Amino acid sequence: MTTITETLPAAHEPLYRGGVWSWITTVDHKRIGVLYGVTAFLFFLVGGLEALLMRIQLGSPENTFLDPVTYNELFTMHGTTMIFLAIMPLGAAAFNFMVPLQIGARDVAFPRLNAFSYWVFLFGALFLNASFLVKALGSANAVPDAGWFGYANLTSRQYSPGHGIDFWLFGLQILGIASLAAGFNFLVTILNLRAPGMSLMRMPVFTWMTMVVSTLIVLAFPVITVALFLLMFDRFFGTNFYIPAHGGDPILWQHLFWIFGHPEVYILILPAMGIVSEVIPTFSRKPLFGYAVVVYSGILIGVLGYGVWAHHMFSTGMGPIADAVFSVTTMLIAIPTGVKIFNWLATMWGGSIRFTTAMCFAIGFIAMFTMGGISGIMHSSPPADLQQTDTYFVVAHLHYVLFGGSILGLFAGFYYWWPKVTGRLLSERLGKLHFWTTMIAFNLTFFPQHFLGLNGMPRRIYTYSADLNFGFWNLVSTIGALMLGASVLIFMVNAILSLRRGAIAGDNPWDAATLEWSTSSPPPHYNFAVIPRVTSRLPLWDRHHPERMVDRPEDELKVVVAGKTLARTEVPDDDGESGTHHVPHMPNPSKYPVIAALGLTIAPIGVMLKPEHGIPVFLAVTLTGVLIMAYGIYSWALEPLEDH
Ligand code: HAS
Ligand code: CU
Repeated sequence: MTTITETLPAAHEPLYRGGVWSWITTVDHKRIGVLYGVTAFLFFLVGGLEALLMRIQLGSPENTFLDPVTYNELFTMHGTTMIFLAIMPLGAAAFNFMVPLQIGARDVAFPRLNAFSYWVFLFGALFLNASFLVKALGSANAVPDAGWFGYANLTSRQYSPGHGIDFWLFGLQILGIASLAAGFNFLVTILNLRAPGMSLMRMPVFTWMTMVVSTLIVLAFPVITVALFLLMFDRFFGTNFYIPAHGGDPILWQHLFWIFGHPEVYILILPAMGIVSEVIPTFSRKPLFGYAVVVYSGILIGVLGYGVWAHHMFSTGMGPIADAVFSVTTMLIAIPTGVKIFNWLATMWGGSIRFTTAMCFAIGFIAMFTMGGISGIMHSSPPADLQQTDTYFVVAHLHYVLFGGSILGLFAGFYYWWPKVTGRLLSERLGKLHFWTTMIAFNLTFFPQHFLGLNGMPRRIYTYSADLNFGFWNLVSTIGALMLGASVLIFMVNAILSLRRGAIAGDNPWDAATLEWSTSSPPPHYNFAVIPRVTSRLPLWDRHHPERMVDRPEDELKVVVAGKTLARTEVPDDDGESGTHHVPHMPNPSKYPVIAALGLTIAPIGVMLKPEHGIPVFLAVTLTGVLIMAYGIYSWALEPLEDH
């Protein structure tokens, strides 16, 4: 049996070679991207398993496969897992691996902060899921069960006495720190490390969407951090922010949560929109139609996303003025989103399309996401929403945008970039099989939920009586969900076979235009031996397909050497300035990010122990965590980044 390392060219070996310690201490953005991707995929499987258990329970009326308590735990953990442990970190995997390559950089701006972000994410994810272990050890109410949006005052000590909500609240705090670290890192990276000639309006759209998402993270996560701190004080230190009996206000939680929560849904969709904006031009053999408009509408979605949060709260009785305002702002979002849809369609129009698996997923994304978007617009009308809210209609909406949108987009990215990451091609036949089974199973699972919702089936019920006639469509939905599980297995088989004996990909198997395809697959540690000099949005087509690049005044960059203006195909890569003709310096590995992340995760355990074990135990454990974290951060600050 051949292994990858034997058959890949020698220059590529070092990237993934090395023992466990080399992975724990790595600060290479590509390895961190792989770690993010693998971890997030494992949690995607966990979240999927939780979903299947729920679907089996709902497959027939008055089923007793699950008890109501377990059911509540499963929908809470399923939503939390898919959003925070699967889709967001799958996006982070793509940011990590691709953004430095796309902008012609050697790494992110803060490589050790990047490693810290991954380890905090992993520990936060394990922390959240440790609740299952604590339950297995016999503790009651140990698993979070108040829904992914944790409405007050279901989360108060009075109504949630066990550790379940604690796991949820501290888990999200830890994960939020990981997201913030990544958000700042990518903003600085994109603003500062672009190759010479790459102006903002020459960046690939995926990099642009990374920048928008990072901005959303940096502005939205502090709000949920505050909300969770108030909840922590309510649960542990006797305050009453959300407790109406003592003058608090549970609606305050809803406002804080959704001011974060709505931007969060755009954090989940914009990376996928970035991916399709790369895949569609490549496989249509045409530059993206209306690049600038796609970028601006992405920014506009990000901005408008802050003005719509209360559309999740129409049923709280905010009054006609607030209802009207939030309804209109919500409807406005259809405009920039629709603009993007039409730009993607216009890119395909008249192109010579190659229906690769990546392209199929991108087209599937457009179709399914549009359906989800349109049911979103239906919720934006308060009287309609009063009928739809808390029913399966909303469940159908959120899955059309999150699975039909985010996940299909991420799959498109997976098939597109896998050869760059591994150096090998996936099987197109298995890929197509994966695509079609996914599309059929997805629609079988979620389309009927529109009918169930409109017929009045509430969300978050563990069973229903037979005379409500919900049985048939629920059964269809369950069959679809099981098929969807099977389709993921096809995908996994494809990935494993490719790693073992996939065809060698070469640098640019798709004949794509952006810089990540100009280096080897997988890239060397330092990405580029010589930093490229960029003369247009589509640097590789510039050189190899000038015919695709006609009529693009925005791409003019004059490079004059020895008094002679060079044609695009003659522009040399960067030299001199960045002194890149010798082997570049790369940051050293470091063990301190993982140590700091560990301390950060230990600290909240002390707080959780306070109610049963008193203040000394609380202080001892929390301070231990804080000290470990401080040790990690100080040592990391004092450790030299590179050898000289
Ligand atoms: Fe949403 C609930 C409204 C996009 C995710 N959304 C959720 C929940 C999630 C979620 C997870 O207004 C449930 C949260 C929970 O647990 O309770 N959503 C919208 C609107 C959009 C939208 C207007 N959602 C997303 C995206 C998500 C996401 C993206 C994640 C990836 N959503 C809502 C509302 C609720 C809601 C209410 C609360 C419901 C309730 O009661 O709980 C927009 O961004 C969608 C824009 C996209 C399109 C399609 C393409 C546009 C074209 C242009 C022409 C179309 C026009 C519209 C002019 C619109 C092609 C014509 C209108 C017709 C009706 C035909
Ligand atoms: Cu929303």
